[in-house]
Amino acid sequence: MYIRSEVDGYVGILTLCHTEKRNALSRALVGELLEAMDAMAAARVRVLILTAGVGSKVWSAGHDIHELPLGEDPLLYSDPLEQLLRGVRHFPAPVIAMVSGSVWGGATDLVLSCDIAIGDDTCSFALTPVNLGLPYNTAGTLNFMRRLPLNIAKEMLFTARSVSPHEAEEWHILNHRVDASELRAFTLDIAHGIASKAPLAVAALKEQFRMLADSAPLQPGIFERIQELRHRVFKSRDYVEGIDAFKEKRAPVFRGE
Ligand code: KFV
Repeated sequence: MYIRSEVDGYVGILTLCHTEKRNALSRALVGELLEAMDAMAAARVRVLILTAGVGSKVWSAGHDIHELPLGEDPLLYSDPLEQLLRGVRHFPAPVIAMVSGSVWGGATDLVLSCDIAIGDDTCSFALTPVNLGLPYNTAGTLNFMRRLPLNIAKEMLFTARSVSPHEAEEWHILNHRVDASELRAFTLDIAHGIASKAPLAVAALKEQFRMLADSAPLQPGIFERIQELRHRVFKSRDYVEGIDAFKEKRAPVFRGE
């Protein structure tokens, strides 16, 4: 069991608890999480909190690197991470990311896809595809552009550096940064505040934000060009090297080919 589920009044709390694998977003973990989210939606919670628990060292290590396919598109529409990101965006009530510990790659996309993010002084965020030689997909790149100032998104993606809690607050990755001892109570307070408001109005607002943010049409030519750029990357030797290096627990040597 990778997910712990609890309900506090109208607030649902889902806790990632596969600490052994640092909550990597494997097919199995994501499958459980999506089922738990469906159960929360059926129970008509008015706010959902996504957490790895206060004091977790790693909130999530991101996409399960062992499940990234080689030589083909690693982030297809049906990929578990993509399913999870859509599940959060379409969840019929606000989703709050409550973050202790480090957040990596696709898990940072997950936090940025939540409606509100609250972290403590141990949290950090990295966007890491360039560590693996992996081409990020169009949906994710657009999400970063909508959610972050362009220069911040570019710095995070070009450097893959872990952003400190202070920077995360300054850069609006977080709505609030609080002391670890207050994280749960602070987050629950916001969640219960939202849950006391008219749920149909809140849900309609969330859906309006999502649809309006997604409403800019993408010209087919642009999409095809992006796919061609990404194809060159996932067919490269560097992508194989990035994945091999992770598995062999060493630094990658990239050759640009
Ligand atoms: N996928 C699969 N297994 C992972 C994993 C991941 N992302 N991260 C950690 N593990 C496994 C790791 O292989 C090891 O298994 C166990 O979790 C503990 O990891 O069978 P093993 O060898 O016991 P350690 O020993 O590395 O833990 P620790 O020293 O505490 O370091 C934690 C952390 C998170 C700093 C380190 O595991 C790490 O750097 N993980 C990779 C983080 C990362 O680059 N994530 C991005 C994944 S790619 C992604 O999300 C996307 C979409 N993207 O574009 O980049």
